[in-house]
Amino acid sequence: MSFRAEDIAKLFALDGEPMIAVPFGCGHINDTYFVETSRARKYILQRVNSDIFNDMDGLMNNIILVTGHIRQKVAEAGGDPLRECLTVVDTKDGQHYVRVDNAFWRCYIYIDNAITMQTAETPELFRAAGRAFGMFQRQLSDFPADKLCEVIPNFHNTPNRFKNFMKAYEADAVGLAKTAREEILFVREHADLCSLLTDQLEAGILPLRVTHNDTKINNVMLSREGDPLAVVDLDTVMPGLSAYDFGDSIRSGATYAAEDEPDVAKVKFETSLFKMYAEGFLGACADAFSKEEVLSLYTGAVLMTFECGMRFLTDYLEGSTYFKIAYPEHNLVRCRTQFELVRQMLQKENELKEILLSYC
Ligand code: GN1
Ligand code: MG
Repeated sequence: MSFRAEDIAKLFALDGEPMIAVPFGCGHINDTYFVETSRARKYILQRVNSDIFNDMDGLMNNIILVTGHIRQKVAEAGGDPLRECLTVVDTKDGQHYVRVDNAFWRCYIYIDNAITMQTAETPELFRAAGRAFGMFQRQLSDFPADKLCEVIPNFHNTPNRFKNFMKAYEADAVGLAKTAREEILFVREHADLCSLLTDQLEAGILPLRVTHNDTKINNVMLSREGDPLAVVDLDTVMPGLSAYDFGDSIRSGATYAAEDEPDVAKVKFETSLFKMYAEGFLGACADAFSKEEVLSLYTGAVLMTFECGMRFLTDYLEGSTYFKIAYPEHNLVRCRTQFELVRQMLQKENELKEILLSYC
């Protein structure tokens, strides 16, 4: 039996009676609703994808700890914790989420009067997004990482993602490998990129930090004036590398093309946007970074884009069961834009590293 989002909203301790709950946002994983009540405050209600997030207690515990830490930092700096940090709203019986049949639902206070972007609308807004994620990194720099559970094990373990890709390709369960020959070849030809970050982590060259791990540009909220407000979509916050956070933003934001732009000729990597994001991100958090870590941000940009493309392709070859799709080839189209960006970033290696080196 399925429940209306309005009915689920009634289970949470909202200010006022929920009136409407409408689908909201463009996430590929969870179902999100915008809730208005009889009073002024608005809410975000989410049905969490339990096939992907199966430890809901661990996940919500991470979010409560991390938002608690950030809230304190915002308050200390004289900011407004309700606008500069996500706030979890408990259920009427004091739980952080509710299970209805096989679905998990949770609720946040909606941050009103804010901007979110699907792609960088202007270089200045992209710099503000960089600043938001850089500040997030900084706010969590003294958070004890061992308190967080690994919500999705091996999330940015690119060699492991490659293994999963090879399994999907070899099994060819839905017979689609023949429709993705060029893309499969691209992954195989670039397989040696996969271990660049994990090798540096294992060698102790890069430090493990608390990272967001899904720093897609639509996961940041800016004020109407274009200043950083809050980072959202905290489901994947866990120990990771700064290169993951920098890299995934570059993947999704250093181009004016959509992630699913069907015409690859329109996909152009914008060095000027990379530069702006670096300025925002590194300006907010680089003082603790070694030269190796600053340079690893370039590797992160290449690898997060390659990895994401490989994940789209793997999902396509497995019958598109992970990412939400609007049409059958959607994941194939998405992987093409990612690989095009990888190609261009590899060509611009020296230029991009040069930009980063100015922060060392
Ligand atoms: C998913 O949930 P959303 O849409 O912010 C995915 C990310 C991918 C992204 C690609 C938990 O993010 O890892 O980079 O799609 N999240 C998860 O657009 O797998
Ligand atoms: Mg999201």
